[in-house]
Amino acid sequence: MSQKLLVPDIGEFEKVEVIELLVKVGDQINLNDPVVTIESDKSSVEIPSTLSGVVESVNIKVGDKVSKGDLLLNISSSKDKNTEKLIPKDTESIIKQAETVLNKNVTDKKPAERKKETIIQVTNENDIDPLETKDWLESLSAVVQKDGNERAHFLIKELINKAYLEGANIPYTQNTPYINTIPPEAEVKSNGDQNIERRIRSLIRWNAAAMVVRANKKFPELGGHIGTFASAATLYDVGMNHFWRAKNNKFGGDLVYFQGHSAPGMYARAFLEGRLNEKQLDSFRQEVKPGGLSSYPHPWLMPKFWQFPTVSMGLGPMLAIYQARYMKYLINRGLIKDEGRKVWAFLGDGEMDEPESLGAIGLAAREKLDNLIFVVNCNLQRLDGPVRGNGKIIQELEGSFRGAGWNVIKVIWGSYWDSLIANDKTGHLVKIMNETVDGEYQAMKARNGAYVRDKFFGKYPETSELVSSLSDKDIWRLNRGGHDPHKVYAAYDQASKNKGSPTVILAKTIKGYGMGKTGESVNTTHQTKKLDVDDLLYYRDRFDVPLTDKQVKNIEYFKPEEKSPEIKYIKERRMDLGGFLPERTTYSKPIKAPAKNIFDFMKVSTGEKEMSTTMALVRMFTNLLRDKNVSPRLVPIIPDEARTFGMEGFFQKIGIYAHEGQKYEPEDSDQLSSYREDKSGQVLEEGINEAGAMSSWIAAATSYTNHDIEMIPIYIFYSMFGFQRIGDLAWAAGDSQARGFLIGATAGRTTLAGEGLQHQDGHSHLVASTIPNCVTYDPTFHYELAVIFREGLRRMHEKNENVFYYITTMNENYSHPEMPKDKNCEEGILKGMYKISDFSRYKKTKIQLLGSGTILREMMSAAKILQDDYQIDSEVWSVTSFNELRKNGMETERYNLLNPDKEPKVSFVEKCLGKTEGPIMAASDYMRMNSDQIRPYTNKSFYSLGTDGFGRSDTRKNLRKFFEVDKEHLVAYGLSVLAKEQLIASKYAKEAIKKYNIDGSKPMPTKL
Ligand SMILES: Cc1ncc(C[n+]2csc(CCOP(=O)(O)OP(=O)(O)O)c2C)c(N)n1
Ligand SMILES: [Mg+2]
Repeated sequence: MSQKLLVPDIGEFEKVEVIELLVKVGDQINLNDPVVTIESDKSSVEIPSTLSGVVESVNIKVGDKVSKGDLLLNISSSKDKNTEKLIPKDTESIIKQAETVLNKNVTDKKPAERKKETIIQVTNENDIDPLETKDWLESLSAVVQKDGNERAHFLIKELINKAYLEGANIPYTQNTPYINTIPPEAEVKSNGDQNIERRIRSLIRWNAAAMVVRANKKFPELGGHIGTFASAATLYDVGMNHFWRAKNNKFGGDLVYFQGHSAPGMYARAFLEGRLNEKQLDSFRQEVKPGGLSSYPHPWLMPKFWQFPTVSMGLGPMLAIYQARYMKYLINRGLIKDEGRKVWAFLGDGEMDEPESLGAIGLAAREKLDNLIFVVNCNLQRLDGPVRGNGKIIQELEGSFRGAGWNVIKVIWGSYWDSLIANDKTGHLVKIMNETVDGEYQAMKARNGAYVRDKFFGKYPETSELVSSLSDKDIWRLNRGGHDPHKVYAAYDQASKNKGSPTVILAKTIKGYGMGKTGESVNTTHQTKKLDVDDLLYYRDRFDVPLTDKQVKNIEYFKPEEKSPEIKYIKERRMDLGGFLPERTTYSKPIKAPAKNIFDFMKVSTGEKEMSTTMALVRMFTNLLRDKNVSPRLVPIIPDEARTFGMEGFFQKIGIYAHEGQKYEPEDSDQLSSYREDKSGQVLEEGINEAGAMSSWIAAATSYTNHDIEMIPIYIFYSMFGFQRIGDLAWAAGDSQARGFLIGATAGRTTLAGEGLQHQDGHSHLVASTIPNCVTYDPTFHYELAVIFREGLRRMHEKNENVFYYITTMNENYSHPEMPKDKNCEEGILKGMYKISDFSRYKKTKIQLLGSGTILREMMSAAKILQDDYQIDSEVWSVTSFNELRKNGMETERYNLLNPDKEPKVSFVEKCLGKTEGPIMAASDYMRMNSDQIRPYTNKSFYSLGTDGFGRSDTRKNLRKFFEVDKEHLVAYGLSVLAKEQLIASKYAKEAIKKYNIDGSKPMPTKL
């Protein structure tokens, strides 16, 4: 049966141009196969077939303008559009997988085991009827025992709802009492050998402290930290011995984000494991010579060891969240197996003050990231002093995380407290625990048992009585949860098994644990990097490190024999868990290259047709999506700007990733670019969240090492909200050896007209240039973009070079010429400049004109005016990257200075310009510093123009006039430059300034 395929609803657009025909008569097409590409003045989109069958006739041709309802094809169809869509194979397996997870997810309804009498009745002065309170509490206990926690929780929720409906709008607190979340009877016990683990931990503690002290003894300027790892040693050791599985040929590996300045602890363990030697420990923080150990986790400096740069506080939490989300994305897209891998992140309690640390916790809960575990080491101190002297950081964080929907496990008290808490029949102990602020908790640990008896237990007669049979020493031994391996094990066990939400473990510890008077729980702990002999002897004794006094004085490392039980144990534990951690390896295969000429369609002229480089990029993207090897590896990342960049066509075509699929029919469901969310969707639509989008990009850009699959992330953003906004993440991307594309769209201070000061970017290239492995380009024409992008794919994803690309695209529509035939053009585009036109009619006076971005077009117009009106010849150069030219210039100059006796090398700038005639004038839509970068690498006179100053809203024409980069200013400045160089008389310049109404007394735009 013959059927008609019509133009579907394309939203507000009418008479949209057909730019590609993707089928011909006789072709067999299937449902959803793209048949034509249409393009408005802003975006291009493919129209998919709603029928399957053989094409009988094609009723349109390239160049036609079509609107909704126009006939595209006649198809002799086998199935009509109502035919139910078949579920693709991998979607089917994803659904199956999800169903199994859901089944497993059914909460354990078993009634809670009967507890010993442990109702914690927190006494409360405001209680007007304690007997009634007791009745209610007993009823609740009965429910817990008979029907379990879930039922009890349900009833409480119903009571709260009822109270709300009755008008009692009193907020329900997100906090629980200041005790452990897991009661002792519910603790899962470790089957590890606790004695041996303690011995190992003590050695790690010692060696970690020794390496810092030794380094600083040698070179006091090196710095380092002892107190942080001292507080976190147990938290790390339990994970290392029992939970964190390494990557190997059978398993993808858990991903652990180690707290940056606890790095010495990781090195000390690696030393016992035989992965690092004494010499290496002795080169801690001396990284210039190869083999030194980096101060903090830096994959760039230790690429076989560290996976994640975490030391800039707040980045770790965000990166870990987006890493966990990305892992689910890869699973849901069928690109990796679901092996139950986890992402663990170790964070400081002070670090949680960073807005970034808590900024993405909502997403983690919303996306049900039960593969994510945060461990916050709550040692109550940061660098200067208490994190919350007047409050309680654990309670505050509990409220924030519970409010966001996380599973919160508090590990506050160690096992020595269990019996005290169990005997706290009146609830006064918990009352003191609740009332005591962190400043007091810290002060107590800086003192002694007698002080704790007096200041803490002494608050109420009931609590004094509770500890009356304990000596001061016993009281001093009452430990904190984070130093108790049993409590930590139980928490990790529960966190690993939690389903449906991310978990945060809030572990209370002591900063500088074991460091004695000078280092334990005192405000200066953070910066202690030297320990005197007494402190060292104390530390040795505190942890029973088998070193003689002399060895202690020499600050010797201690490593037991290879055959000792400790070394055997430590290795066995890691072998059981699949290998060592941290370790950075890469087994991904390069992506099969797309055809070398995949973007050649962009090397021809667009003729009359005007388009922006952003549109050209979308066209390239569409083409890549047709390549079956490349397409699945693309990760488009957009922070709520798809429509700004004309990319809404991708919503339907490849779907927006949504872990729960789409639970609603979108309002625009009839339209071609309808908003489509899908469990296996490809686009990461991050909302208005540049930091999150960048974190996603980093996860995808390091997929080759963390997931052993090469991906091509392309993050497109308003260029002003890129490097400027997330500069620190971009720096971390460099450290992480990210590979992928960052696209700064709507770029250029005067090209993005109308938006204004906070939108108009005139410096992102300069910020990008600060990152050594970031390759940047500011192309003008579509063929330049094509050459640059193709080369980026080759370098990063075929040759696996550890660089990343920053390319700016613009939203100004203009026609694009054909790529020059010159065989060196491509090389020039990639190296940063090539000659685009030569005006040589008069052969008298010449000037070299350099332009980039759309200012190149102003320069080309200026060149023509200079020739036509002033008989000045010129050569016009398209500068695709001042940054790349500068890199080459620096290298060349350095070589020449270091090799004075050798034939000097010539920089690329000099190769291009050295033998040319006349001075150089360069301009871009960025600050003058952009073009100034190449000034030292040519011997010729050089003048820079640019857009220094705050942007503002206006038309492009007015903005370019204001910043003096429009063609008229360029002509006037060009003549002035020639006058200054005494190549023409100054009157020509003066006349031009007058002719173009240029006000010579106008202040510099930076002052306006
Ligand atoms: C973004 C950023 N700002 C400041 C620092 C400097 N700094 C390093 S550690 C530290 C204190 C950390 O306190 P906390 O997070 O509580 O960790 P702890 O050492 O107590 O475990 C500071 C301010 C940093 N590394 N990163
Ligand atoms: Mg801290």
